[in-house]
Amino acid sequence: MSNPTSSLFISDLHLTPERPLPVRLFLRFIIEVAQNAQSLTILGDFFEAWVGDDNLAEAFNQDIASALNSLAARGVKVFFLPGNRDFLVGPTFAKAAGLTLLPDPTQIDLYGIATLLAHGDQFCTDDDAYQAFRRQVRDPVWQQQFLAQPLPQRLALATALRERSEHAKAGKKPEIMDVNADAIRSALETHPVSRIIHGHTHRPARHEISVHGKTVERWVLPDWYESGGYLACDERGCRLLSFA
Ligand SMILES: [Mn+2]
Repeated sequence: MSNPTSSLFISDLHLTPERPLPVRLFLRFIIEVAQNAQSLTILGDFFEAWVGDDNLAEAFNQDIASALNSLAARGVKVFFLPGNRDFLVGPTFAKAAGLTLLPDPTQIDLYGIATLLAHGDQFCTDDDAYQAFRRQVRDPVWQQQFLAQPLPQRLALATALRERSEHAKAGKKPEIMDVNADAIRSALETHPVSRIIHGHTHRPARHEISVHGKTVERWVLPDWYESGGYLACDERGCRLLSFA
């Protein structure tokens, strides 16, 4: 499905030159689907890693930025809410890609429905080790020190952090890496919305919860490891669709 009145949401593509399939899928998705939409919102972990906007000089990153910019040129609004892999995406990349950066979380009005957009990792509060890591890398001082290092060093550190994360994940129970129901409820106290859209857990689904007698739907976006997928919303509601 794609029509000029739908808003599309994607996340967790983990784009890297080392994994050509999601890259090819995404470039096709731009032409076959996203070009015909009203907007495309990326909810984080679009890149496998982003070590700073100065890495935009790399051809791969240039190509991805150009692909996104082709949407802007056709009048498709593009938004980017960073995830735990690409939280260092900044204004230089945003300009090159013709997109608007969004803070995490962001509340929007989506066809009259108050909707909360988030990457989703902030809801995984059962994973103490991960939350400690998250606090560290989201600390402005840590980020400043990281960005002050030469690019090759940052790339090496990003690889080391990814390897450490993969190793840690292998030893964790799956339920620990899913969202915590209380964290969702707590977010809904701050943002009393009727719909949440997020990624991060790679567990695409539509969940329903009842908060103060009100039904809230929670959409979880798919990853793009084996095939792609997206959420398409319009005035009739949202649908999870696959793209292969
Ligand atoms: Mn993530």
